Amino acid sequence: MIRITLHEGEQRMNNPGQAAPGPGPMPMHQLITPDGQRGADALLDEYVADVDAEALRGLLRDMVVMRRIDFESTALQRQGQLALWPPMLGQEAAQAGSARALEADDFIFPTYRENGVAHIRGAKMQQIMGVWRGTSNTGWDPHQLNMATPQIIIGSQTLHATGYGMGLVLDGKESLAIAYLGDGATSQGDVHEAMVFAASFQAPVIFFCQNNHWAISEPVGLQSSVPLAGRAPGYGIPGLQVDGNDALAVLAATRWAARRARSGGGPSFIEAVTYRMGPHTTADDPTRYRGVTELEEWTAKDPISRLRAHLLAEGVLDAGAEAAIAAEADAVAAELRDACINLPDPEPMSVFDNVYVDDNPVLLRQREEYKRYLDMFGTGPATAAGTAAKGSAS
Ligand SMILES: Cc1ncc(C[n+]2csc(CCOP(=O)(O)OP(=O)(O)O)c2C)c(N)n1
Repeated sequence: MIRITLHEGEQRMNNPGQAAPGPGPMPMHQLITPDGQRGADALLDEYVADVDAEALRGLLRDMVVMRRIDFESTALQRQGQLALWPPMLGQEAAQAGSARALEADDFIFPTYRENGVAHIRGAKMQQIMGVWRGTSNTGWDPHQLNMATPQIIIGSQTLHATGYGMGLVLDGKESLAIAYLGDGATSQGDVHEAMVFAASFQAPVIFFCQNNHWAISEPVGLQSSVPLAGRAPGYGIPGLQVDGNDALAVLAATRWAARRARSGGGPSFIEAVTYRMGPHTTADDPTRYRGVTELEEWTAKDPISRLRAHLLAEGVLDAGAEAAIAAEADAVAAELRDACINLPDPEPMSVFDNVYVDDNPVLLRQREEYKRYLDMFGTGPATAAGTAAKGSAS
């Protein structure tokens, strides 16, 4: 069933009376305060009415495991085992809360930073690490996980999500697409186009923006003089600002957007306000552009300490449960290290595989040039099995 026709979309665009109000002061939705107190939120409460102590412990587990993945990967990069790693330190609640709100048939379009989401989605450590070790161009089969591989080109995944969402409408499917993006990406033209098309065609898309306050060395204040969520109504998309270090609130906010998408309500924009506690990537040194007081301020809002404090205050987290979570995190880290170190080195010539379905003259020429270059080292035939199967220019 098609949810909306182009004609209706045109009508909505021509009727500013239906548009959402412009940006003003925005309420930041929160369910658990930084010191672990459960507050109330008129919009979000109903979306997490079913979340019991076990589900909350599950969110804690997700975040502790993510942090362990992060520490282990950063260590592996420092030991020369990974080429690069983009830490998610501090953003665990935004990733866990959003990922846990999704159904298996929803399609995720991530950036490079959503490695925690990939873990929750079921990606194997070997699939996650290959890209960062530089042994493979992509990680997993997107159709197996309903998750695209990491997108490095800032913002372009939002276009993919909108296109996918428009396809869902045409196919009469009830699922949705979610695009993860950073605060910096909101300045990118691709994101503008993605939001225009999503609004015009009422595509079931969640734009999930993690405002981690920095786009490498550029502060969010330079990207926008209004809250990022406040930009969305200008496109005819409701924008919601949520405390991105509050896993429960993020879960609720994403469920709110998911319900809108599945019921024909169209796109939503969520700004999860969080903080990148680590460097942009392991190639970055944040001490060159930001002060320590900022980090101290955000350490007090740490997403893991917050949920842990809440569970302890509620009396639903004992030493045994904490030990079990820690043991699970250790096991995941051991698996990660083992998977990473044992990733097979690819044949150099295989870099040309999967560029195009069919060969073309430019690719053939480059392949030949690279083959000649490798042959200079005299290490034997440089043609990989995959490349040989496709044929060679010689
Ligand atoms: C189109 C494009 N322009 C520039 C870059 C270089 N670049 C890589 S990450 C980054 C900053 C992105 O910041 P943000 O969107 O806030 O995401 P974050 O890294 O903070 O998660 C930039 C400019 C790129 N990868 N793609």
